[in-house]
Amino acid sequence: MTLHDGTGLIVGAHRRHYEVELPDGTNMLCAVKGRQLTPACGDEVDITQGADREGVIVAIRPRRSELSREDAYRQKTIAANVSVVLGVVAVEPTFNPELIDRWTVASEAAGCRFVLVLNKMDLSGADAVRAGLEPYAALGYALIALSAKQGIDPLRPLLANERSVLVGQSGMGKSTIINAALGMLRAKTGAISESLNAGRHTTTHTRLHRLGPTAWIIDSPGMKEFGVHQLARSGLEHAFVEFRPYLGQCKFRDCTHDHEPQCAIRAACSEGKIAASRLATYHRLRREIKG
Ligand SMILES: Nc1nc2c(ncn2[C@@H]2O[C@H](COP(=O)(O)OP(=O)(O)OP(=O)(O)O)[C@@H](O)[C@H]2O)c(=O)[nH]1
Ligand SMILES: [Mg+2]
Ligand SMILES: [Zn+2]
Repeated sequence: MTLHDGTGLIVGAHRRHYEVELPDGTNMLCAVKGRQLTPACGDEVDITQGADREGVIVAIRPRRSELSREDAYRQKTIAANVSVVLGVVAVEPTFNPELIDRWTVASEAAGCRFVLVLNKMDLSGADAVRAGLEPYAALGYALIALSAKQGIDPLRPLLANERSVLVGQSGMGKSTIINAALGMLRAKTGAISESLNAGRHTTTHTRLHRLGPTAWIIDSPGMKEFGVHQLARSGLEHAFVEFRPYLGQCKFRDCTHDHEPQCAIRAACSEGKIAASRLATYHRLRREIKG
């Protein structure tokens, strides 16, 4: 095949090589030109033919959004150009609830819709876990409870025409959800998609799966931590949706919503309008973020 200069979509990210979907639907392994270019799954890229006839990524098109996690040591873009972030937790194994706050904050900052998925509803204790997540639904985030092993029908309308990414700790069922999402498409097209090995192996690389002409979904490896250093301190309070009606109403313009008198956020918290756990997460994240 001769490659003409053109554009492509990053569907697989490995160490220094990327799998790129070309406009004709075929995939090609490409190298990157230069060390500064760090594409992520979902990126639209310009490619050209390099030496050895291999594809070379020469530029990343401007991103419409960028979901990243950043701690004190490194920054990682999980996915580019996504419209929906699906945070996946399960009835088992136990999950870290603070991660959910971190995902909501990162999604808000990235301008993406956040959806909370509770998987493995077939296991005992499911209803209690679901009840514990209701506060997120009260914040306005869709809460979808399902059993991916039995199907993902409740999730389908949220994936249609969207570019989504799954995040969550290992073992929650992200790859199982992807398999279920692809199931129908695979059956319909009869195409044999590359084996996902989902449900049997832990995911090691981020990968984009096409669901339709305008819809795709990205599977990511399990993550125990989710740093939000990419946010500026000044933007953090806006990323807590329920804080927004009260921002600007504190006595001090630079109120940290911690110890200051006449703090509108703390007042809302004592009235039960802001959950104490969310305010506690806010303070923890604020201490974490330096600038
Ligand atoms: N009981 C039950 N088990 C499920 C369900 N969905 C997934 N599992 C199981 O949970 C385990 C982990 O599923 P995966 O899809 O590999 O989880 P993952 O989130 O992709 O994990 P990583 O790739 O390590 O991040 C597997 O043994 C699945 O079979 C479900 O709805 N019910
Ligand atoms: Mg997986
Ligand atoms: Zn305040």
